[in-house]
Amino acid sequence: MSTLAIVGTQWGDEGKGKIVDILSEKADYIVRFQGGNNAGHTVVIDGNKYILHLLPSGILHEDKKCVLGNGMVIDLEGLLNEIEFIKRVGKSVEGRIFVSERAHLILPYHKELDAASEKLRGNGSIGTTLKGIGPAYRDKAGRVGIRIADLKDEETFREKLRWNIREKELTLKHVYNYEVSFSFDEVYSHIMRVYEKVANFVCDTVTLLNRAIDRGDNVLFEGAQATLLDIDVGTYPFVTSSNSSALGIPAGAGISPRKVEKIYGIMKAYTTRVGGGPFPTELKDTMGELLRARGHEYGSTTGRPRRCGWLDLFAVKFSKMVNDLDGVIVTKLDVLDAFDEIRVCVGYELDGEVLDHFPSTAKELSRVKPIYETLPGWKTKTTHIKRFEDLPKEAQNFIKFIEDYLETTVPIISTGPQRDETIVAC
Ligand code: 2SA
Ligand code: MG
Repeated sequence: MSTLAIVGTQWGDEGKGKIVDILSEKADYIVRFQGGNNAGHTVVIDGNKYILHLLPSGILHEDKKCVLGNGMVIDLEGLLNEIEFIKRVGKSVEGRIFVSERAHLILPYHKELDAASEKLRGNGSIGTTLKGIGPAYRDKAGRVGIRIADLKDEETFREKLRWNIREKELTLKHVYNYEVSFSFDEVYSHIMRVYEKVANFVCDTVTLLNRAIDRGDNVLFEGAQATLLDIDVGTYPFVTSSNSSALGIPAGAGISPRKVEKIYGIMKAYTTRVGGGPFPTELKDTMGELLRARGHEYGSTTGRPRRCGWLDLFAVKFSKMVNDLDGVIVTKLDVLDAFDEIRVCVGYELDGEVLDHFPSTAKELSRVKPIYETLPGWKTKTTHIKRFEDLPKEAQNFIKFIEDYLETTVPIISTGPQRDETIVAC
């Protein structure tokens, strides 16, 4: 058995797409286990940029099998569009995309509920991607969700859809004072039309994956979003609605926790967050703007500018603990090339006391004062560097500082968006 997982250690957009693409070389299967098309994983190959939302980033390797696990919520039209896109760029899809029949569907009313709920929250809005993720998971937990398997039997689908549309109409009208813009007939025929085109990719991925792992195939789990956005251990309620840390792998792939062998975290050399919620090291000044400009920090799904700030190692240390990481991959090191000094948060102070653990509530986290260490910058271009020894001394020290503080190793450093702008230490 050889399984490896990649999860974000911050608030997402750490560069998982690129790293998963690289690590896919050695994998037979690449598996998404949570979330849906709220994710935006960017892969750059030969100067061409591909943004994937649902399909695992390994899809760009012709011979790899890609699994959309049971823990995902799937917008079928989004899936079809992405499959068509992969075909258009000249890659095969037949026999290498496996979509769990246990995964839940995102239906048009989920997107309307997402928008209505965000509007009602007003200033306290989460800043969701408006893809219907939260409402789809709410239906799953409420045991009224519609799963892909339900589409196999038209009668079952019709019955469940009719009930759901009635319930959502009432909710939207009476709770949110919102006029609905969907009808049973429209939704039914649209979904069935799309389903016909993707039906042959649907299967029992739980059995598929367990057998693959038991056979000794190499399986790579690709986390979407990140640990601090995890519904259980993240900065609730400013989180996504799934377990987006490694905690989600067993449940979302239908495998035993004993089958996840190795887990790497991904961390950007600074911090970003998109959407609402506390962000202790956020820079609302020209430094933050410089990070955004140099790092091209705009949401790859929604285009929203990402909030930027210094590296928060205290938060990453929490992620390291929760995921029991075997190493932390550092990305976007080159974005820091322009800075004279680099600040790194190594702890929090709250009401004059130094905290010994990462706060559990958004309220507490919004009140902490970061404790910084200042490291010298390197003011040299690191893009394209492929060997650790070739990095400027200050950049090497920055990486060593991270390793010492987190008590782990940094097996991979990314110095640019291209596949080959990478330093691999192991
Ligand atoms: P949702 O839509 O219910 O999952 O939103 C809940 C919170 O989770 C955040 N979230 C994300 N944060 C970073 N990156 C994400 N993916 C896209 C990207 C986002 C984009 O790669 O850039 O394009 O805006 C992602 N998906 C969800 C979200 O901002 C909410 O704070
Ligand atoms: Mg992203």
